[in-house]
Amino acid sequence: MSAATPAIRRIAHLDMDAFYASVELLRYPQLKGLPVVIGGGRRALDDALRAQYAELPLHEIPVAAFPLLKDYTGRGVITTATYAARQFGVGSAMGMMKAAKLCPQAILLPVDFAQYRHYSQRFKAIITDIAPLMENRGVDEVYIDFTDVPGGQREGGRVLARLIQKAIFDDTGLTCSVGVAPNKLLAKMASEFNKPNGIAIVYESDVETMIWPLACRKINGIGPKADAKLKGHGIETIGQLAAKDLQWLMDTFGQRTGAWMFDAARGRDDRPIVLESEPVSISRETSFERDLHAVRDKAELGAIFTRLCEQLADDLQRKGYVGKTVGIKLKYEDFTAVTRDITIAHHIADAKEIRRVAGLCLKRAPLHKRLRLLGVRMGTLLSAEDAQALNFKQNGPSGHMNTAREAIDSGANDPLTGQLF
Ligand code: DCP
Ligand code: MG
Repeated sequence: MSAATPAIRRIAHLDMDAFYASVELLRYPQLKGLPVVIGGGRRALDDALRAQYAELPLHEIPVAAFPLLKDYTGRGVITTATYAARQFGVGSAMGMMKAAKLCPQAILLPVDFAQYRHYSQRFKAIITDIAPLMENRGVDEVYIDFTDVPGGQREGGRVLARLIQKAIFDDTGLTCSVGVAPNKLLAKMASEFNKPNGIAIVYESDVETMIWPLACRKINGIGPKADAKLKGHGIETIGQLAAKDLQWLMDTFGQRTGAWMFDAARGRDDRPIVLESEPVSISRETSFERDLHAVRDKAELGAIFTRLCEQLADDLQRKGYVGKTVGIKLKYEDFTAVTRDITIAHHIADAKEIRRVAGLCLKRAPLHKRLRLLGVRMGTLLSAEDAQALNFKQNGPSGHMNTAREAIDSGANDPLTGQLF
């Protein structure tokens, strides 16, 4: 491509192959090539297996010792299956007892979401090192804007896709599949074309040959209901959908959906890549039904305060953050407001620790007027994973974050709010 040629929009969709199962195979490589399904929580027999072979590294646990799908009873569903298991017709969302009929000999492993999240963050970090414009779509898939990345235009994006696949594999041992196309809609379809460990390139001019023969359901956004309705009108493929005129689609599916289907069938989609902005702080607040006084309504206020801290801790843990600046916000009966915050030495996300630091903040705020609102905030955020790495580096493997508690315990008891806050 000469320098004068303007770059054409190239969007990639990258989706990890059999993601949960592939992550499990990293610790149990002896199961490679075998039918393995992932589903349900950790059971007593999973713990027993680990205990029985506690002396051995995980990769030396004999294959014959693993639990089998045929012995499972319960209502759990499969989250994913290795490609070897998929050959028997088992896959995501299938009940495990039903799957056992199709593939009784499959090995059954429990879901370990923390582990999948760890690898999710890792493969995404590798991608953004190479191609910074990335949109997170969930634990195992992302969109990436290839347009202006070096190599992103070569062979329609194939060269960059290959580079990213290799970088992810070299770092994690995991494989993924990539589709590169003029937009998100087509890229998402393309990433499935050559799964696993595949790449597919789609140009605008390929829509007729590559996209039109596919079932309408392959369009991300056409769910089972819309699909049934389309079938009711004799429309099975995207090509048949493309043959319908705009007015008919709008009359049948409503103006918005009809117009969207009209474009989608032609492979048109101009949605931008949405970059995630890291939150600066995470907070929870609540207004009271009636104004509360710090002394006279101490118990009620204390309970609300504790609840807010628990909700904040939940939010932090769910989003994968820790923080070291705890702040409070108070709004008084006369609508004036104050904030107070304290920064401690280490990052925390635990409700009790947040509650203690927030309690210290509260002691620094005027409490003679009645309150109409209370809020708790966590700032100076760090991803939980980075914090763990930092703590490990600073304190070694058994390093513990004591400082918050020590700082708090040394605080003198205030006669007004002492016991409660
Ligand atoms: N998942 C789930 N429940 C489902 C579907 C998926 O819990 N009904 C989880 C398990 C998958 C992960 O999400 O490993 C990613 O979903 P995918 O649809 O991308 O499936 P896989 O990555 O497992 O397989 P593929 O190679 O087809 O992408
Ligand atoms: Mg996947």
